[in-house]
Amino acid sequence: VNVRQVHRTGYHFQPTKHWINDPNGPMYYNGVYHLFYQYNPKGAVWGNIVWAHSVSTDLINWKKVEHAIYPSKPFDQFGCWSGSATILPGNKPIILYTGIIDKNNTQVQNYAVPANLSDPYLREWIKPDNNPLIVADQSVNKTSFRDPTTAWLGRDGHWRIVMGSRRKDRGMTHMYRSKDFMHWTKAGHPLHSSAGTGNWECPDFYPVSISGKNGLDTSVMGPNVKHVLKVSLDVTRYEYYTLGSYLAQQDRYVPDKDMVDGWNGLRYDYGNFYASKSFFDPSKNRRILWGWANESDTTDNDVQKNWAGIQLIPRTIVLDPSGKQLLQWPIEEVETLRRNKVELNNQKLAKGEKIEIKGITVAQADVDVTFTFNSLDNAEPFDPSWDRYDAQKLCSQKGSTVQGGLGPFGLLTLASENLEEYTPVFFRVFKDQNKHVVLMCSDASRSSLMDPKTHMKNGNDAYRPSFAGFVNVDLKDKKLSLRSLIDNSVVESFGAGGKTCITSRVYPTLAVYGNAHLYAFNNGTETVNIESLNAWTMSRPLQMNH
Ligand code: DQQ
Repeated sequence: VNVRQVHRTGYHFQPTKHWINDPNGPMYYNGVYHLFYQYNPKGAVWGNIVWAHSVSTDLINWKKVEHAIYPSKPFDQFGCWSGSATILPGNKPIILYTGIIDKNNTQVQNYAVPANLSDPYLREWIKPDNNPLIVADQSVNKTSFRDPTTAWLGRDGHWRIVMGSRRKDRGMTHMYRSKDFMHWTKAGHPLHSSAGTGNWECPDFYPVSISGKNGLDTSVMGPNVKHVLKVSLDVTRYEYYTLGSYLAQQDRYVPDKDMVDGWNGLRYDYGNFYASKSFFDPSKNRRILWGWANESDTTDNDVQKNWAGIQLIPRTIVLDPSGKQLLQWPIEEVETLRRNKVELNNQKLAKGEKIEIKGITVAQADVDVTFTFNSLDNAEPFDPSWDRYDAQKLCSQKGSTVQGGLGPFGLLTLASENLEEYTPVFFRVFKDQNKHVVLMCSDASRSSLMDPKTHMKNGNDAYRPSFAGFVNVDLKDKKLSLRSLIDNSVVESFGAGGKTCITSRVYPTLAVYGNAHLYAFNNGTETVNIESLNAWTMSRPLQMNH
């Protein structure tokens, strides 16, 4: 085995080599899914950014085609940064992206269109001469003015887009309107802004249905929808969203009353997940979310293995029935990769017990488990002095081995034979005044024997955080479910049907390929029951960007 390649993923999207970051302009057009992404054609670190392009008919098998957009004109010669696709009336796709025009990082918004609409893969893109379409005026910070969204059409027949930006420390989304998609005028106010949150990158703004599970086209408005505004916070490198109302009259987005803007708000993912973008898939009436996971290994290792960054498994997004958060779930197509099913049913786990799940290739697996318990009485009290917004701190103090009352219980993924290495994904339940608080962790702190001191990332220790989030779940039925997609150096976990999601990148040295083990465990005094556990080896897609 080439030691540099043991951490390559088997079924996640990644090109054969070099650096990737943000997913760009995802769309479905005439039977084909398109994924563009930020790519460095020259190496495994960020730089020389172009839009690489891959196509698929099933979101699983991907064919790499020519780079769609790359620096070539004065309006993008220092970089082709993130952006989005919109399908215009008459079934005509158009891309908006950010061009870097000078060494000072000045940002403008450009467009590109397919050279030949009858090419099923839309291989060639043209950047017409009337670019750039939008240049920052005096009121805009021109080095923080990027990542145009998919456009939506207002009732007045005018298109709208927003770009991520800031004014000093106030994060905001500047809004522009256009009748013909070519001439854009800045709105007098941002769609939304929030003090003290710093720069907003990669905004995403879209409706979700209040009444059903179907996804909606980006322009849908009205009484049956809520809107989602997601931003990537430059400062924390996490993605936050609020649910709210799009007031069409005032052309403003207003978060619901109990929503929090900024870093105490809801996150798409409490781990390594950034610069995501969603799109509406009309072939299955769903909204799909693509997110990027950076490496957490050292830059030296990235350069040695000659690749960095993966796209995570696309997720469908729906509104939770509570109306207070979103639910995310891996697209159903990923289930076509499942092989060799193993299952466990009604298996008790007393305090300190663990059961090995055998019969699958754990390094590349899909595991779906439902735990039940008889009582909540043993849940430990939630100490009022704990920071309610800092789940990660709580997880790092009360890891998987610290005995609790109800939990910690869950999975030990990517475990070496003698547990020198493991990445636990687990729950721990606390009792608060009149409700329960459920903590979910994905703890990378014991994931690798590589010495974090000698494997420095950008001068710091290798990054092995105890990622965690709270799960807003009603425990009346005394059940908690967990699904983890494991793929060599990534563990993507979905708690309680996708209420809380956490992605970790990990770099085991022993728990690789056939030497990785998987356990279900319980370190709480309350016995938990594995009501059902289904696990599969995940096969490689036949085609992945070769
Ligand atoms: N990555 C792009 C920017 C965006 C950032 C540059 C987010 O357009 O703001 O590669 O990761």
